[in-house]
Amino acid sequence: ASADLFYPLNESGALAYVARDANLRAILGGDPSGWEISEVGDGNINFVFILKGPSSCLVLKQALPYIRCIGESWPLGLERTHFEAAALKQFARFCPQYVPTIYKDDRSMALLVEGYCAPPHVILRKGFIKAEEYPLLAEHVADVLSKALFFTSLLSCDTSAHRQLTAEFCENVQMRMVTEQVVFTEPYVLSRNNRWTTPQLDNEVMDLRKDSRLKVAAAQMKAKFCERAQALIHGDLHSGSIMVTQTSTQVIDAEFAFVGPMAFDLGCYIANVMLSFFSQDGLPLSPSSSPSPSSVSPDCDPSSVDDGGNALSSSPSSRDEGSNTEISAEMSEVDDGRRVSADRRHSYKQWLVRLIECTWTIFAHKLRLLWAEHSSPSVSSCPTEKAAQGGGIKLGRGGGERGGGEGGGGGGDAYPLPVYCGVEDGDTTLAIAQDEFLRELLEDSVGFAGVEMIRRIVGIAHVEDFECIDDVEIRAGCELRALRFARSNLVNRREIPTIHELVHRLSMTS
Ligand code: ADP
Ligand code: SR1
Ligand code: MG
Ligand code: MG
Ligand code: MG
Repeated sequence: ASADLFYPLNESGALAYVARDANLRAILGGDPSGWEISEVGDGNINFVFILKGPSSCLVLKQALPYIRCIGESWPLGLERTHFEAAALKQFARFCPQYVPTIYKDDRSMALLVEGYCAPPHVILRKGFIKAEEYPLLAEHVADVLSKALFFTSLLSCDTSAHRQLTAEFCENVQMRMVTEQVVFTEPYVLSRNNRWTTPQLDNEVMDLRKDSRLKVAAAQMKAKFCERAQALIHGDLHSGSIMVTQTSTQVIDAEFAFVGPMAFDLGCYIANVMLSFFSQDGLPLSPSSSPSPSSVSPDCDPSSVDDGGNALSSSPSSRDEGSNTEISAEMSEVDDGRRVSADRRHSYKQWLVRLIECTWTIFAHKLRLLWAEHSSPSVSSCPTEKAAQGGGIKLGRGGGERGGGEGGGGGGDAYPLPVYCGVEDGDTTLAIAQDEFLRELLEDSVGFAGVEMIRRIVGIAHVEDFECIDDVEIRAGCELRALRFARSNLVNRREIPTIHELVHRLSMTS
């Protein structure tokens, strides 16, 4: 953004800005004097305004030259809204149903304007805290991740297009540096930014900083984060970056996007589900009520969800409404929907375990299918076809290894078809390639999940799941169990060969 043209918006400024844009004005409808606007930003970094007009609503997100939750003492460049808009536009090519539409990317004002995720959409983390179930969440997250990661990786792109994408997002360097600092480095050293529940966690934090194997593992994950240009990743895919209803899933807040390791998105998502799992034991309870019906679906057959079926079928009512007849006046006053029965909290933990298992299982299944489909010479053999119609990003002739026509066929340049899908190979070589790929992806996802969990407990940016537990002893107990689980996984990630092993270990913690 040019410093000359940039100015920070307040509510009236944001309204006037939108009113000056004919397209945006038409989307909201009516006269600007009748529009409503409010600043709703509850994230760590930016300012977010919601504008309501008679026809629809819009979201305007503006970056100021510092990190919002810290203040001007932590300056941050103004490029991030552009990269957020650019990433969401890329994801929209493959799965528009899972991202808000970008209507404006104004680099000089460091702002974007995007579609509004209307109520009943809520931030997933808030739904987790209320023990809300989302029956299509696993299917949706698996869908968006498999498509976004596949179509922006060398599994489907040619090398030239992939390098171009990598170069474009390489400029989002300041955001990567934030992650390098707050996720991978600070939690393992003395830093004024760090905080934890003290004194309860003091010994654990001291121990963590002396744990050589842990620090080596964290450094190995950091090196992968910095070195691996694998696919266009969201870069901050925690449960505060996903908005949900029972039927819809929307990925927002892609300002950390860059071409990095696929496992970082998967690990970040899994970590935040696991943080919710550990927080459930400390979150507010309503008086005990009759046991909730088990809401956990018996299995997670990926083939049953390709048509949008329920991966995680819900109980008839995932809430305990009406079952608590003796809630005191005092309790009901503070009840904002977060109080659920102990039984419900218990069954919700099982639902979260299944969510992790199903998301991974469906993701892996979809990735294999995409890879196999696009490894057929009959698919995506035209280098100029549109990515969303069946292939990744391609530049065409003069591009990657296939640019001059040699090799031919579909697929990406990492696994050229003649090598991996030749007639003499049958399905064998591709199957081995897929098995190896997914094994490494899981190992790295477990590693990234470990560092994400650790930093959310001892680093600068904590999560509401734990922060809203008022009783400090109870909160510390939950955090300690999460921290020890994360440490063990990070160090032992190579001994967790399947998602079933990971969720088994998680289940064994309670
Ligand atoms: P930050 O980068 O500061 O974390 P976010 O993009 O996460 O900002 O937005 C902050 C909050 O604004 C979100 O938690 C959500 O409540 C709201 N918000 C952001 N984008 C949308 C949207 N498209 N629709 C509805 N609410 C949104
Ligand atoms: C100062 S770090 C703030 C954190 O919030 C963002 O959402 C990212 O997770 C980042 O690490
Ligand atoms: Mg956010
Ligand atoms: Mg959309
Ligand atoms: Mg953000």
